[in-house]
Amino acid sequence: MRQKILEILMDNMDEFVSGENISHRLGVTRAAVWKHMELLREEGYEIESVPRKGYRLVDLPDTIDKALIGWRLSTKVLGREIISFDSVDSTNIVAKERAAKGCMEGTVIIADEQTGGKGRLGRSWVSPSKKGIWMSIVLRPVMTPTKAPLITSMAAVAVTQAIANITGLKPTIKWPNDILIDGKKVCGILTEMQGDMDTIQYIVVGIGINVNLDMDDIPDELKDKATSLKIETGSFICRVAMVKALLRELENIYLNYIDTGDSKGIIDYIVDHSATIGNRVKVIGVNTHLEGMAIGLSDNGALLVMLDDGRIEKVMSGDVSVRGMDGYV
Ligand code: BT5
Repeated sequence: MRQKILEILMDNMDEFVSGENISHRLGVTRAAVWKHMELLREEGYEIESVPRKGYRLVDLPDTIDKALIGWRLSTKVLGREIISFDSVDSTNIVAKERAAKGCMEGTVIIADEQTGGKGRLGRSWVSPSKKGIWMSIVLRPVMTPTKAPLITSMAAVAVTQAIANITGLKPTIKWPNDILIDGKKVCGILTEMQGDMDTIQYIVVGIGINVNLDMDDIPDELKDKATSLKIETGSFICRVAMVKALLRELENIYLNYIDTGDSKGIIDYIVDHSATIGNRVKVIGVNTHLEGMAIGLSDNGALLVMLDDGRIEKVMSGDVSVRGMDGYV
């Protein structure tokens, strides 16, 4: 009922809808409509009520709520199912459980807070309540598993574009999964895949964006390497608007790649916005430990590193330190 009333109000935003109209449409009493309006107000919806005119929705709260995110969302695939939580251990864990049970491609799991947010290789991701976007998207691309790193690249491009469009900031991409502003991390991406040698069963792309964190929300040990959009712009940023923009950008990039199989646009964008390419780097991976010049990306999104003896190595994953950053001199 709450959802239906909300939809009626949102579809008529800035206009009055009479209590009688709503009670008639939903088959409930006007007293019940009034009660739901009170509950919505308690959740932060600003609803004006005027005798003989009815109710008018004036402003929306910045709540991670599937009704708000789904409202007038223009995507076809991403977000056709949205599951939102106040608090969850990790949206990637929930997304993997849902994916294993066969949820639709494009399902979005999103939470106001994560109590066990995950980074790569067992590291943790700080995800305080109501301050950021902690979201995972289930994809089922028909492509070979060797191309899976491209999904991280697509997400990195989409996040960079969405941040630039909404805030005017100019983020850079640190291969493979960090988005930086002035050298500090504002977003991390965790892509997890289930499949075999030839086929991908599902990919979960987890995106964490520090939106409205204040300095106090960032643990001391991260203060010199992490930032948020609010810290950088000095203003509060609407998370719901950012999620919608991000889903739109990612869907465009993803569906275009699935249609054409052409990754050139993605790779070119990353190279143009890269904090890595053109710099000397140290890469530490599960089986790699190398140092050289980052000279570009392969069409699968692997980092091309020229070693000091002139050989070029293709790196699929790993932790990168860029000279001049990360304490690497
Ligand atoms: C990442 O790992 O950057 C991937 C982070 C992915 C988070 C999203 S949130 C939604 C979804 N659900 C999850 O459970 N995870 C995904 P990595 O490259 O390993 O970086 C982790 C390191 O970043 C940590 O060891 C810290 O040093 C630092 N870090 C942790 N929280 C941070 C934050 N909020 N902002 C900036 N840096 C952070």
